[in-house]
Amino acid sequence: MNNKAMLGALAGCSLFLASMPVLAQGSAAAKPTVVQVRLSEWTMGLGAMKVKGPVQFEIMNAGKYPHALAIRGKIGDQAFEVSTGWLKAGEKTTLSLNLPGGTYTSYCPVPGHEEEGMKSDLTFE
Ligand SMILES: [Cu+2]
Repeated sequence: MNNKAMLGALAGCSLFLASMPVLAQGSAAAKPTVVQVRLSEWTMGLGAMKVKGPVQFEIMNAGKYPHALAIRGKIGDQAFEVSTGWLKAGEKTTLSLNLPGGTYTSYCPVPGHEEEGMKSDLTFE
């Protein structure tokens, strides 16, 4: 990914912890794995999945209500959470990140949606 694309990806997201080292920094490192995410009522459209970082999520709201992709977990003792902004129906955005091996939770941060089932495991190898 070039730097311009990286800036675009970051601009589309509200990062709760922007300084986390987990965010892919657009270096000349490994090419990201592209993962398509189609959010809708009431699924993350991901299933429980295993990925190899760095990952670029290409996210679309394929539902009727606002949705977003958020990922939370722990790296060592440090809890983190990262989220895209809320997407209206039909809107798209991207989120790039790389995480140490482990299992994290992807979910929709719009109130009530996680409880409706918009939650799944996301494992980084
Ligand atoms: Cu949602």
